[in-house]
Amino acid sequence: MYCQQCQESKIPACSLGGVCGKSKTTAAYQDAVLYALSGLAYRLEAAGKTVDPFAAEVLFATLTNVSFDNARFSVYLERIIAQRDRLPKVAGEPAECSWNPSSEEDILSAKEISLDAIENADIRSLYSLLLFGLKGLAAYYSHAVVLGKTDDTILSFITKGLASRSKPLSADERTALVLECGKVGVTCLALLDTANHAYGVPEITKVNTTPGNRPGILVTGHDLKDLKDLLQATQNAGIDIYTHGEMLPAHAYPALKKYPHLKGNYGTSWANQRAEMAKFNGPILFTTNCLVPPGPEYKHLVFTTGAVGFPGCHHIPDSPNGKDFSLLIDLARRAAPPTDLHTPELLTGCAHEAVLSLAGKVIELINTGKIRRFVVMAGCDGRDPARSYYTEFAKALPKDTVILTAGCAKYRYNALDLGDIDGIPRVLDAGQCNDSYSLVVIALALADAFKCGVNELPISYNIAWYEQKAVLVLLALLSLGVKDIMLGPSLPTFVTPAVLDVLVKTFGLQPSTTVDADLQTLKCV
Ligand code: FS2
Ligand code: SF4
Repeated sequence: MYCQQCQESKIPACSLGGVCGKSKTTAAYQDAVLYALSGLAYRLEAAGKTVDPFAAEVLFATLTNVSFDNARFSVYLERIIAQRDRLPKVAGEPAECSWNPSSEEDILSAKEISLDAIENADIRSLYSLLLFGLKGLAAYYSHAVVLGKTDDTILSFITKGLASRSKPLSADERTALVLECGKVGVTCLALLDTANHAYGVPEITKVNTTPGNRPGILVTGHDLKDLKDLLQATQNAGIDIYTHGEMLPAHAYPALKKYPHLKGNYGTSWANQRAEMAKFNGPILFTTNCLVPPGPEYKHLVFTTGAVGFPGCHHIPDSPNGKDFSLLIDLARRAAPPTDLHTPELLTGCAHEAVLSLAGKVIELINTGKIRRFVVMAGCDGRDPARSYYTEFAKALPKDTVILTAGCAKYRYNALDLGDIDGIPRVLDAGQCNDSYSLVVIALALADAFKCGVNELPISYNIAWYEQKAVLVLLALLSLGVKDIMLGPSLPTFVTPAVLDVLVKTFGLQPSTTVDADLQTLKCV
């Protein structure tokens, strides 16, 4: 096993099992589907075709904390190989185009499917950066597809990227692919932004965090459609629906907040789920990442859907007639109400429309010096104790600064009550990591208003990463020309010194260090 894809990767890689709970066998299945997908993409590209949304779902399933289900990976693998083998052979095609394991032993013993089979460390690093970006791209694309939005140019790039695995490309050509991934990422995030408008324009919303006295279902992950369908299926059922983690921003959408039994948010980020979910008492639906292997106190209450899977947990499959939530609802009816975690009310829904509707006031506050700087603190939360840095950084920011955020990193500071500047909240939460595009729209609108480039604005970037959606968001920001992004709490282990050197010299990428030093570096004090 050789996995380096997330911020928790051991150095140089998780090898005996993942910090995330991924086993060697699951890691091998993930390597196998990725290797086979590259073979499929190679033949499709040669035939002038592209992968379909199924390939995006498979990539999504290999993201950190999505699927631990070897049986489903085995089904994926068979389907990829069957698809590939229906395509004509290509003269000189690489080995992934004909790899055909006949047993789990074959998969476990196949050295060539692992990324560390790519001998040149810098080429491996560049392909890893591309592949992890592609995973984020595929995840965001899958979210858009669920809501009926598609774009063949995204599938075309996923095909090109996957097909590049064994091609004799130079480091420069591979760097260009990585940057192209960021560019396509912007297109995809914009597509998802449009797709999410199926539920209306997000409104700035205060979210209740005190549970009621009825039993509840906890919904986590990012899939707004699953939440909407569940809200519809539980009307007048005597139960309440709560959000967890990345589902918090759902409360801002008019078509979701209209349901009175969308009761509130329960708990904080994915990283705290084992402690928080054990107290929820009712069933929990995981719609997408991030799933931590559940503890015995609540494993029997965990349901998965979409690409998410965990052995021994009930999976709700897609169905042409809509997903069947009846088991989940039956279990909820017999549950005790959630235990109060005594967390404060939270604010969300500060997406681009809501913030730009206040643009006149924001510009006036900038011109009068009442807002001196914005700090984009978007990205991920995680288990690493070093992430308390983000709480301390937020606390230490001067009162004339405003945090722009999206993603689950906000749970490090969204309960701090950092106040407001003449009515503008000092923490503007645009939504999920899926809504990172909102931050781009806000920055571009400010650049337009001040007639300057995006790097001349009073905006600094202190981004926290954990998994591969964050890799894609980072590449998207780089492709937009954003410079001097600070990244933490540690740099990716899959980036070699030579690749890092390119990122530093071209984009000014810098690692976070200490709160005091970084406040200076980011011109916050
Ligand atoms: Fe949290 Fe980071 Fe959203 Fe993940 S913002 S860990 O990418 O998908 O959540
Ligand atoms: Fe390790 Fe992260 Fe890979 Fe899990 S996803 S095995 S924690 S590098």
